Amino acid sequence: MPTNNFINKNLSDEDIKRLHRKMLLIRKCEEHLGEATKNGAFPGAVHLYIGQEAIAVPLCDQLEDTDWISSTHRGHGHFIAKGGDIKQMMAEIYGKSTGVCGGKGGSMHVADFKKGIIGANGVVAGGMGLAVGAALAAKMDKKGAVSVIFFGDGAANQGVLMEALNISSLWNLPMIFVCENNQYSEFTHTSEVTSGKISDRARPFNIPTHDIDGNNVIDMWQASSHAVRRGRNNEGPTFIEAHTYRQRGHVEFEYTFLSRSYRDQSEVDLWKRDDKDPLLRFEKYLLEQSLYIKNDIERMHKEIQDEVDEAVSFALNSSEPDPETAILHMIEE
Ligand SMILES: Cc1ncc(C[n+]2csc(CCOP(=O)(O)OP(=O)(O)O)c2C)c(N)n1
Ligand SMILES: [Mg+2]
Repeated sequence: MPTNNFINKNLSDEDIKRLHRKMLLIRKCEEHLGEATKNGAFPGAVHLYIGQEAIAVPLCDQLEDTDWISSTHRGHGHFIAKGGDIKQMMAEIYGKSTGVCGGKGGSMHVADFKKGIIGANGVVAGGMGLAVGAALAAKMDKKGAVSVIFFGDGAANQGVLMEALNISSLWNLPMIFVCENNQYSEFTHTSEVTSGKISDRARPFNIPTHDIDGNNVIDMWQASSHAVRRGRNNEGPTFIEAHTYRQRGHVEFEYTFLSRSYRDQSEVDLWKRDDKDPLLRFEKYLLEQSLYIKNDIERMHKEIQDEVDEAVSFALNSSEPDPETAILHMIEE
């Protein structure tokens, strides 16, 4: 009996290995950024996705470049999961001309329309209306594309969620709402600012809802598969509340400006354990199922680390944007 409560109904071994690889890629990119920002290696702040990888990866694995995602200030994981190029992402975060937005957007604006990535977004819940617009366009195109909004538990308290749920249901849009409830909005626990269950907010709009363990990659894959199928078949929106935990600070370096701590270290440590952390938990499962032996996992870590190191070298060796181009690309491509 597996110790992880994973119930795998329809994923092949190859699917499972691909999901693990992507989750690891996100984790290693984020670990690098967490370290590099300490030395002021790039301008601006970073909000890391560590501990939430099991949400974006299994959903985006079922999407095509022609499907849309819109994300948050914590957007690197969504970008990578949807197939964004990590060299271009690193270069963007390092503020280099080879970045996916020419180095002018930075961490909170990684976007690549060719990959269906409308973008990370520094405005809490700011991506919601954009995703609904993309869902309307997808519906009018009649090619079966879907649109996903990833948003936090804090963003769930913004009024635009009601507007987005309302119109998505009324117009039967191919929308997938994914609330990543990581238990914190900046330095405030969700219980202090959020009444009721977030997933219940979709029910009055007759939107089918999943309330799941967001650290269980297979649960998330299955809920996503239902949501994507509904969107593609013109059956309308689906809502997923994925419960997870923000392992890092709201923003890296927050301890330099906070006057008091807002959570116990023991709580953070609990969520880093191999029965809670989505990546470690998944690796335990891979070993239990004999999909990998320990050496394979170590080899994967090395391979992915090399990939990340290469992306970082690419960013470091790229030039900064020419100041002459500062006002270009605001509107036109
Ligand atoms: C409209 C708006 N209000 C406030 C902020 C400041 N702010 C940035 S992130 C954040 C908390 C967001 O929490 P949540 O939606 O749970 O996302 P998480 O950081 O947990 O991923 C706040 C209040 C903002 N960027 N935009
Ligand atoms: Mg949150």
